[in-house]
Amino acid sequence: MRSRALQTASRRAALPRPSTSPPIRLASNLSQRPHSDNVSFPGALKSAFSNKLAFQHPQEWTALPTYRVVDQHGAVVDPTWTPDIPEEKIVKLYTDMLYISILDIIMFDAQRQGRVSFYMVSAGEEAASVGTSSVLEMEDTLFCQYREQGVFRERGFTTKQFMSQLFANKNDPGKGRQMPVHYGSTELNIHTISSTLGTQLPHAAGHAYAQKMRKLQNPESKSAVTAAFFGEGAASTGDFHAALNIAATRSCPIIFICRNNGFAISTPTLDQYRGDGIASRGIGYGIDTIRVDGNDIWAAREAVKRARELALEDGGKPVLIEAMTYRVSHHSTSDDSFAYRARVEVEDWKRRDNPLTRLRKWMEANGMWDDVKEKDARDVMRKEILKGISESEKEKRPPLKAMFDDTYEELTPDLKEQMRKLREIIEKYPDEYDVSEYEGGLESLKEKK
Ligand SMILES: Cc1ncc(C[n+]2csc(CCOP(=O)(O)OP(=O)(O)O)c2C)c(N)n1
Ligand SMILES: [Mg+2]
Repeated sequence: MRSRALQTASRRAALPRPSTSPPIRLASNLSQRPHSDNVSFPGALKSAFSNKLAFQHPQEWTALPTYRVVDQHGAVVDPTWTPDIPEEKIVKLYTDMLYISILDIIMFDAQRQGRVSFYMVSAGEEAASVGTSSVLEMEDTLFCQYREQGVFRERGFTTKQFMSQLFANKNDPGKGRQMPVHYGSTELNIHTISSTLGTQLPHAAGHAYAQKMRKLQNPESKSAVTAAFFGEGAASTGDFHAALNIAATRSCPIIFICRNNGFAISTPTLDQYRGDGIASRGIGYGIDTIRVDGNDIWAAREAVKRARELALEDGGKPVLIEAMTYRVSHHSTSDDSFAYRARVEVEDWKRRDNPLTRLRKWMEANGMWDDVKEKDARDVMRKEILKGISESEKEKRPPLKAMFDDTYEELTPDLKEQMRKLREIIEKYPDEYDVSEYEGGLESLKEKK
């Protein structure tokens, strides 16, 4: 009689097995042919032999071009282009950009008034977030840095959701355990933001690999990609390089979207790198790459639309988009950028090239927008945001118990002990610790039997 293990093994062998691994490329398949013009071994497949001793000097190469559809005056420069969405959707894109620009101004002031501890605005970079997000599907999983509030808004994040996170009240999905602007949304398929630069990138590459595997196992499932947003400063982390290389070698369906805004806090790009931006790195890793004018929402949309198709080709492959979009704002509420850049430089950008003005000019030229609509939209949004602030400020904070939750499915003995000690201290010094503003007060720290 055959052993049980043997029976199971043979049954498994009889089942049709999904092919989850890419075809194996044996190094021995590639051999140097006699009299060949090219060196042929894995890693440099089309390299022609040369008898000229010549180093490549990057400065002799032409910089990669920057794709744009509409110029800074709102005039169309790509004669083959026509808008791919109806008027109401165009207005929605514009009002999403407008919304975050108003939210940013109000929240920056709210921080100055001491109502929130920290905030980051995305002024000048609204098209790069709203535009790219607008051509991704809800099934696509997103990993953001911290300046992509436009992505959240475009996908449907509400004023109440922004405010609950910023004010860390009981409706905050992060239960008050994150600093302001670390949004996340399960329904919108966006992972929670981490300020530790670059960490989202290997996570995103791994996620895209899982999507690829899932699709191989279930070919009927809907195709989806991963999109990973980051600043050019984050591209100096080791994680960036690890993510690009693993995504390239494992052919993962991922779109890397870099906002090159000219600064990593106070470090201008000139001091960050000497190569041709971040786009040249994509090519170095064997990744399909494009540089776009990030202040042109139409260019951002066209690039991501095509990138999404490419990312799904042949079972998956990575794509890199570098969106050039100057950071008009200070880095955060903790920064004064006029300590390291001239005020006039910022004023010039604001006047000469603003993504909102660009789309607005194009919409006005096409009879979709005017001063009255602009004023009405601004008034409505301003009121909605101010109402959101006052409502959120009144809400209770998350229960104190939340600080112990979610790391383990059940509280460990250590955590239970810490929770008990915390309760004891609060009970001992009631004048020092007012817990009435926390949902459930001290009750939440009592262990349920
Ligand atoms: C690993 C790590 N190193 C340094 C920092 C400090 N830091 C926070 S934001 C930032 C600049 C990032 O610049 P960039 O990626 O270009 O994004 P931007 O702020 O320009 O949108 C730095 C250095 C950090 N948060 N994490
Ligand atoms: Mg930057």
